[in-house]
Amino acid sequence: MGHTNHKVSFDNYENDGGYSPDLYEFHDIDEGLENLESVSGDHIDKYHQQGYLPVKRAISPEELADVKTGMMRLISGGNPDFNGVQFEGSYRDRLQELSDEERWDVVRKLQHFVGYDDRLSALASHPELLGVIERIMGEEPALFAHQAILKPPRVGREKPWHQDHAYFNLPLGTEIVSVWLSLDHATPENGCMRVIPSTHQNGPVVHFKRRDWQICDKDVVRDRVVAVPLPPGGCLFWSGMVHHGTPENNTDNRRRAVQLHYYPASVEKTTSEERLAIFGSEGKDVSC
Ligand SMILES: O=C(O)CCC(=O)C(=O)O
Repeated sequence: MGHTNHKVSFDNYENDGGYSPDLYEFHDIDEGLENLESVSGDHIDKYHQQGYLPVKRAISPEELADVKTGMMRLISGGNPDFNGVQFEGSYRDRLQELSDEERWDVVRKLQHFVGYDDRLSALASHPELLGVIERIMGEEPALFAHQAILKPPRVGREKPWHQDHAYFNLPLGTEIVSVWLSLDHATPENGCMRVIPSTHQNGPVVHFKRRDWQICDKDVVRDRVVAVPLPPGGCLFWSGMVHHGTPENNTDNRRRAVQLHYYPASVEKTTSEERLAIFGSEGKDVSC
């Protein structure tokens, strides 16, 4: 096995009853465009109306293989400086017994990986992906945050409904554009992305610390949920204000994905206090 002793963490989440089975029920499926070359001006307009844009083939099979190799290197401790692997809590005592291949299925997420593996850094500056983001933003994008949520078979848990902006210290009105890159077949069953079209136009929603930092379940507009299944190498572009989330993975299939979040390079960051004054519930007459 030969794993080095890089510093890792474990998910501490304790399930206290979970969520209602209909929270991620969808009313439509968006299969997306064929490839990045087919993104037209009309599609960019549609992105601005709906707050998201899926593309079935965004990176090549070779680039996809590189991303997976880079991630495995970090998961197995190939770069001892990287401390961003978070394993599923239930594997705390069994990690050392697992092979590299088995480790794929017990990682909850990788945090802040760009800069620790050349293949992953190359993904974050992929010219065609950045080209679409720049067309959406209307200016040069800069990387703000990056992680990979792997949602392993049977144990991959929910990412509750949220707006990404509620996590990012950036001024309200910043055009945050994210890319969700699928490493497997992401399906409605194994936890593909759900979005609620056009919710980015309704402004910030108060978030609560419940199963995560999230929109209250009762505030989710359930009758407009769209599922976005994607093949390996497909991607979803989405707005930092659009409501989105993913259910748990109760299947035997992997649902690994990488998330890269960009903001306009000219924008100055704000503080957590300023962010929470908008997205937090403190001082507001709201409950969840
Ligand atoms: O990959 C997932 O399951 C959720 C990712 C997500 O919602 C995000 O990055 O904002």
